[in-house]
Amino acid sequence: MTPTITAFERSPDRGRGLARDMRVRWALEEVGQPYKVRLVSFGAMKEPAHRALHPFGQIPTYEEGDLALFESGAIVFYIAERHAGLLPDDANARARAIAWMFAALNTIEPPIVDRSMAVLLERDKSWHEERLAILDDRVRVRLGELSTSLGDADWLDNAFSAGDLLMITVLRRLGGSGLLEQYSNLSAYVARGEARPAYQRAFADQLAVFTGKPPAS
Ligand SMILES: N[C@@H](CCC(=O)N[C@@H](CS)C(=O)NCC(=O)O)C(=O)O
Repeated sequence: MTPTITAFERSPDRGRGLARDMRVRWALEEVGQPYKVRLVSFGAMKEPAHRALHPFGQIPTYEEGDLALFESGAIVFYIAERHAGLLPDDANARARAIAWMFAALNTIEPPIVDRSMAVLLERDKSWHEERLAILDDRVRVRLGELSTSLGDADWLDNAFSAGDLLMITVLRRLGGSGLLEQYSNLSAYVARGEARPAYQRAFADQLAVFTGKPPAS
């Protein structure tokens, strides 16, 4: 059965692939699973019909037969468990890849989202610059630790996994901040992820929603 995901009808990031449907699209492309996309407006996301799929009135959601899922991490994990290519077969390596999935969403993403929210919503406040410096430092602490852990490896734990997929989509949210560029191995890591054919297909598809043009084949 072909799954259906939801994405923004009008992408607030202007097609830069920062909305969280990008993670799900990328995961589906990595495993070669075709999917459909239902675009939702901001208004529709808050209506009961969408909240029946997503209690917090957000995207992405994932529907397949009787199953409806929300939370991008849970959706990527579901896809990774059912298809080869995103989690290693070895039990210990698989557990470590899952730990990286949680690290991406639970340790690295929160300070990055706090920073983006401050830039988006608090620019006009008299204390904005002072607060931004604090938030930048918090992000730098995590980036420094992640950079040390990655070292000169290609991926977080040997082979590319769902942990890398989530981590790279999280790190991409720093675009334009200048922070990622301070860690050359992390910049190269993100670029390595973006160069994957599955990433490129997913990116082109989400961009087409914004440009209104079908992706170039
Ligand atoms: N933790 C959730 C976050 C979902 C989320 O924040 N979605 C954003 C788009 S990336 C959204 O729908 N924002 C609109 C809103 O919250 O009203 C996940 O990873 O799926």
